[in-house]
Amino acid sequence: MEMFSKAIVRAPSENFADGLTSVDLGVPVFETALVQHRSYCEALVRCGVSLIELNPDPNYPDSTFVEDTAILTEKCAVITLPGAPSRSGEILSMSETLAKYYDKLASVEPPGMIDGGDVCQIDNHFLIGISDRTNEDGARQLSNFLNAAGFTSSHIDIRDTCGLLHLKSGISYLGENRLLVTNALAGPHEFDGFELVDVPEAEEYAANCIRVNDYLLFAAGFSKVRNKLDTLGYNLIELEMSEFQKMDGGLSCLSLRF
Ligand code: CIR
Repeated sequence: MEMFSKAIVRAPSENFADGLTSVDLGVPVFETALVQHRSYCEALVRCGVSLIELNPDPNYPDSTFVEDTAILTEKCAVITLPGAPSRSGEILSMSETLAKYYDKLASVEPPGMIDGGDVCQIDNHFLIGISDRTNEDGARQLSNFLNAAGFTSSHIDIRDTCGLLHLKSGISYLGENRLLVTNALAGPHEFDGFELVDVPEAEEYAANCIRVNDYLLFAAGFSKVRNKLDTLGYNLIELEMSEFQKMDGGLSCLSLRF
């Protein structure tokens, strides 16, 4: 599995609660979100990455979910075009930041749209979800960039997989040829050749976790999935994510690792 040395993060802004959400879990408490975000950053540092911390941006209440704005690999960087109109401007500051780390940035152009949350890297292969935020044109453009850099890719339509905002809301690559996947996603789709670790319906939110070097960052409060991962021998770092969950965000969305 790829080793990461850096991660881009952006703390939530005071108007974080004005962002988009499709869940009915109440209004997030800003101060608690900040504390949870700080713990998340500390966990990344513990994994051995150095942080690139962007300033909170109240012009974009969803901009703490930096993952949606770019796809970063060891060979190329692609600026996305987020599918929610209120988020499309988030790519400007991300492009400026990434220009410091990559010689060349590719960009998805209209009518393509794509959110990084729909892109799951599995070693040298990228699984791209077609969702309400990512259309076929955006997925095709991203595939072209990735293929030119030597990666393979495939597309998976999740629009009928009820309840998933993004592909990675329902699946995570754990390394070692293992996928953590919800029943709702694994049911209609084949993941041949992988060992599947299934996520029970009541713990769906736990399907979004991130492997960072020797650790697995994992949302606290989901004991069935936690026990499975523990038994498989992962070094788990459990993180409170309640305030981000209220805004439809998972662990992966809060950073761009590279
Ligand atoms: C949104 O709806 O765009 C944000 N409230 C949540 C984005 C979560 N991002 C992700 O899963 N990659």
